[in-house]
Amino acid sequence: MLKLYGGARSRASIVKWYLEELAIPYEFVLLDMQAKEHLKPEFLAINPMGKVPAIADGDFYLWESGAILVYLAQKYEKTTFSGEQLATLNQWISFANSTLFIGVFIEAHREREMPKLLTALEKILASQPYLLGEEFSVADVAVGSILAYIPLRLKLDLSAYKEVTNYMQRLSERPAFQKAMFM
Ligand SMILES: N[C@@H](CCC(=O)N[C@@H](CS)C(=O)NCC(=O)O)C(=O)O
Repeated sequence: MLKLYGGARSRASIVKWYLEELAIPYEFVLLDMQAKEHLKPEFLAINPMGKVPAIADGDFYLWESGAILVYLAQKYEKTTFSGEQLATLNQWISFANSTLFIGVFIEAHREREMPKLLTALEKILASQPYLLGEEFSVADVAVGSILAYIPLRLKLDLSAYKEVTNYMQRLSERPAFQKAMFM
């Protein structure tokens, strides 16, 4: 069975959310990060960087949440992705983990970047419920999880971004989100 390694309230929740959406069996291996279990040789053999999340799918090990999301989408989604579709998924996942994350959570960038990025998301979500259109996808897991951390970690007023806040609400109502996020 696929194993997901994570800590309490870590970025492993992003992968957990997607595994719950895919409804595939998995085992969650909770590392005690206070006790530095993620730096022990057993885990460093899985992720030499000593960070979570990481997965073990049989004897295949993978780390970096974005790479894991793409791997799971390709292996476990019912559709086969074209090169262009896969590139688009990668685009949104990279956007979430680099551009959006830095623009929101790195204070030195926030004032300049966040309004620009949230305004662009606002425009997209004004005409469609999800990032790729009518259907929920792994792109929503990647971007939605970064957005979901905003109210948890920062006291920011998002009331100017109605479409984005409605989108966050829509995502947070998903049973898979509720089983996984912030756990
Ligand atoms: N870009 C990585 C970030 C991984 C990361 O920094 N994880 C944190 C937990 S949320 C971690 O393992 N920190 C432990 C440490 O740095 O010692 C990803 O998205 O997987």
